[in-house]
Amino acid sequence: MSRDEIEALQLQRLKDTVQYAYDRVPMYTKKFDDAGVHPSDLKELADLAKFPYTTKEDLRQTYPFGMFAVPMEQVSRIHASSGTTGKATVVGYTERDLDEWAKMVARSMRLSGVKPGTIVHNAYGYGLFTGGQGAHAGAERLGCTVVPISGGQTERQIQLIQDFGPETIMCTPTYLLTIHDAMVAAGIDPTKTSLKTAVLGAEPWTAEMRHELETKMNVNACDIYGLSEVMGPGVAGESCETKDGSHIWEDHFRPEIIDPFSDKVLPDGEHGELVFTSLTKQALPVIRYRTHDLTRLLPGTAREGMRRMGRITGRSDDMIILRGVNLFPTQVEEIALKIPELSPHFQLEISRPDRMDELTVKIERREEFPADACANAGRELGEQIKIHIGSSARIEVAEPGTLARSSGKLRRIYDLRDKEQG
Ligand code: DLL
Repeated sequence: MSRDEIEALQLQRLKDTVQYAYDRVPMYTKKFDDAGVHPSDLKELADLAKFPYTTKEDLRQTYPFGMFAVPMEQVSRIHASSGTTGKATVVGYTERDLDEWAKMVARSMRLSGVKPGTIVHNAYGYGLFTGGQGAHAGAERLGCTVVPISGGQTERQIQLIQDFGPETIMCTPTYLLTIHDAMVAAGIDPTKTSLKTAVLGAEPWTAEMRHELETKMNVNACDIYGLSEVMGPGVAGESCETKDGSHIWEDHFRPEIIDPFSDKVLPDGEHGELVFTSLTKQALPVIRYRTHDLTRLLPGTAREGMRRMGRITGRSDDMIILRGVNLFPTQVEEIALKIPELSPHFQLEISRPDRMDELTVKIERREEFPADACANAGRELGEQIKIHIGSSARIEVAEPGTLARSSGKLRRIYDLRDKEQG
């Protein structure tokens, strides 16, 4: 489709979606009324800027199903992602939503060079996370044979890769690195496996990381992007021929880039926060959903008419993505406050001692507990973080009053001028 055809389709679908959301979801009715806009104000694509944004906070306030636009009998599947206070953000799909989602993942995979009739080793986590099941359905739709291994059990994964001979692996970039390292440790040459293609996403990764993985694993590594609130994996996918960023499936989503501070829409090519409006979703239509992902929109290359997104250079909120797991400082706080010896004064530090991100939690003990009584509390915090958030963290219990108060918890506001990472 040409750009003009895509935009004509977007306008039609946008009008329908905005009306649909206004009629069916009380949160949208109220938001639009409060902002003094009505679906009939949408006459051209630029009019979308008149409509209010939707945030994770809106989903949290209407937890769990308040933003669903269909009765529960029509919701076939639920997924969830972590929320700022530990309360999950719940998303739902009708049968048709699941169908469209599978088609978009299949389309992304095909663009990345995955061939029907081949075996796909799917190491994205299965469960409430959208990665496992999203990739699974897409691979089946493309006509592949899926190995639904999920994440973890690295030795077993390696065994199955050797036994089944998959051409494609789907997982986070850091997990592929873990698999690589475990292969080397087991005396297996990672460049000589059956794998030819890796479809990687769920966390930011750089051009350097692509180069490293492609060389070390002897694969073509392509990006796949998405987020649960908007759909899951497959909102955008990358071509294995151009490898120049993921193409957004603009027949289903209308992207915008905004300045996260002034909230103004920015022209293509400028860096800012990515915002999505869904165009075909039934269960959870989203109008101008703020992803907090910082990137820019570029003209399409491998797909005419569909724009690409640049690499994600960071996020405009507190969320940290640690080896594919999303976590908020408030989640750490919630857990720490349940341990009597520990104070609410802590800092999170992300470092990369050996290619993989590591989280260190520095937390002050409370005055009333002597230092030697706090070693166990630190261990307990590490265990609770592992159980509730799913990440390993190094814990350092600090003396009272020693951590800087001004910065408090780590706040990650990335510089919008961060240069493109390839
Ligand atoms: O991570 C969906 C997904 C699963 C995408 C598997 C790709 C593969 P959430 O858990 O809701 O959904 O996390 C969404 O992860 O806002 C980005 O910050 C980040 N993210 C996802 N894909 C990429 C990517 C899934 N390719 C959040 N590059 C998003 C950079 C990514 N960041």
